[in-house]
Amino acid sequence: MLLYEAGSVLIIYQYVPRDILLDFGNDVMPEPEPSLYSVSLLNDDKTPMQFVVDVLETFFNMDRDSATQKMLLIHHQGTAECGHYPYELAKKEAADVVAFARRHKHPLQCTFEKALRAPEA
Ligand code: TYC
Repeated sequence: MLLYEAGSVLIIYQYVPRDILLDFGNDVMPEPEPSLYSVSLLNDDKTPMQFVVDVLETFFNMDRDSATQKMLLIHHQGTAECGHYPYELAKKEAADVVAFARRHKHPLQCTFEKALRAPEA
C-alpha cells in the first residue's frame, strides 16, 4: 500500500490482485445478459403453406403442430416472431431462411430486429 499526502488530501494506492478484483466486481455488478434479437417471418401470397411449415420445423426447431399454428398466425396477421437469438445467430438464421426460400424459388421474407421484450417461455 502506498500513501501520499497531497495538500489536505490523503491518497491511498493499494495493489489488489486482478482475480480478487474480478471476483469482487462480479459480485457487485454481474455481467449484463447479451441483447436478444427476434427473428420473424412475413406473410406473402405465393409461398406455399407447407413450405413455411417445413421452414419452421427445420430452422426454428418447432414440432409439426406448433409450426402449423405459427404459419397460420403469420398468414392471418402478416408476421410473427419465430425465435430469439443473440445478434450474430439471428442475422445468420434470417439469411439462411431467405437463402433456402430463394433456392426453392419462393419469395418468403425473414427479418430480425432487437427484441423489445423477453421471449415467451
Ligand atoms: N399466405 C401464404 C399462402 O396462402 C402462406 C404463407 C404463410 C406464406 C406464412 C408466408 O410467412 C408466410 N400460400
